[in-house]
Amino acid sequence: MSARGYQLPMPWAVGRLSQRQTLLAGPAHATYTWHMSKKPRTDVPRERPAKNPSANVDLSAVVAKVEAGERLNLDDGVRLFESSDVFTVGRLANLVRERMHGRVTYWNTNRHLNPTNVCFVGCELCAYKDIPNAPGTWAYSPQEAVDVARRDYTPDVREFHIVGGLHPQWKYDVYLDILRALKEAFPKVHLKAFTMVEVDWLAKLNKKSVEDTLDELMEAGLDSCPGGGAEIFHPRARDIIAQKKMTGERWLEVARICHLKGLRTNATILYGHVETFEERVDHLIKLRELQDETQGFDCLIPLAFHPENTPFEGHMPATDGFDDLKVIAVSRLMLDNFAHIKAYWVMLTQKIAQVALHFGANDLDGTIVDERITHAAGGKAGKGMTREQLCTFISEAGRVPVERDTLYRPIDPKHRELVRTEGSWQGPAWAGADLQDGALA
Ligand code: V47
Repeated sequence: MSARGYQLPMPWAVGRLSQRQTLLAGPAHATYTWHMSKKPRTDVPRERPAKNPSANVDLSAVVAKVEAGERLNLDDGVRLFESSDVFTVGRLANLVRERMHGRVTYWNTNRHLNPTNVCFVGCELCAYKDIPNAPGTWAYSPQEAVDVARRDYTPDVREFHIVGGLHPQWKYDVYLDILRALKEAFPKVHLKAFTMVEVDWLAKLNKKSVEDTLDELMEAGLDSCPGGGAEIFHPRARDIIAQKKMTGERWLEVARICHLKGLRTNATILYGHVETFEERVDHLIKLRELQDETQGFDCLIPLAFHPENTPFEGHMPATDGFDDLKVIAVSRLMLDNFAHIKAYWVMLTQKIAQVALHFGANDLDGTIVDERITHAAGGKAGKGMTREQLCTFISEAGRVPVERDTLYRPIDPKHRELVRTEGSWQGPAWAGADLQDGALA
């Protein structure tokens, strides 16, 4: 599509910029630097560490803890990753999943909307472009965002999942106007928009605190936030895959602020790049600690790294099914205070996502229709699934499909009783409350 994008007072002379130049368009206190292109650094490893899972890892103590409902620690998590006994790891995760949710498997009718794929941060992990107007880039005006949303809209759509790059030329108002325009055009659709990275950047653009900025975004239509941008918190690995991105501590701090504002958010872990088992478990424990404090996360989405069109291409293949299932399972086991683990079929492929429903996952995300982030990095799963395909896919795995809204309220009131009786998880705020918010009139 030929999107002209938002008009700005300052035209950019891309050709005249030096290789790496302080971002002039940002506010005075912005610390990001401008990258003309993602030149791979040569001083860092680009290879995935060998995993070498072993049959000799003794899991008996971990098994006893999980069966007794005890919390796992860092050593337990690492041990689970080190083991090649995928059956035991999967059985334990499934035990926890069925305790909480029985056979219930959530999905939703959503659409992904990426207002721009131009991003000045230049994270090594990402296949987004960093030069405005370069071939293959887009930058929608608020009206164009509405037009794109309308193109794939059907009356059963309940969520727009909105994530974009940090466009070097966009002012704060662009983001506000996109929310306002979408809310006005689709008042009943939940806007799950902007990762913690975007929220933090918007506060900088707005020259106000994250708290005040969130008030304005919520006023404009923001309903909750997706979980992207967390990547891997540990500074060693984060520095290799996302050197210029906000730190892990800051991501957690912004999530804490959202939660204190009453804004629900999701969380992610990006795996299958240069991270170690310890760094994965460290990430999960940091999320668990924040969740203990705020109870503000709905769901964890493990994201399988896709190296194509990134500096890691040629250094490592896409993740394998064994590791994909282990990450889902260990996430379920470590995150005893997270209600939901999502098998994001776009990144896992449908086949692995289906098996993941027996390895700890109880949610599949949704219909999506036009996924772009994973596909830019070589994703091979389809870009969308129909409602019927999702239900069949879940039923054929021996699970019970429950369509939900973003906040995990079942759409069909009959499913409320099912959720209550299938497992210990008794629902979010909807329990006992009117479902009118979740169900479209
Ligand atoms: O923030 C970027 C990741 C995220 C690559 O909250 C990559 O419900 C793999 O966060 N390989 C966006 N991953 C996706 C995301 C998400 C998806 C579905 C549901 C939800 C939710 C959130 O994708 C980015 C980044 O962490 N990403 N590049 C890549 N090459």
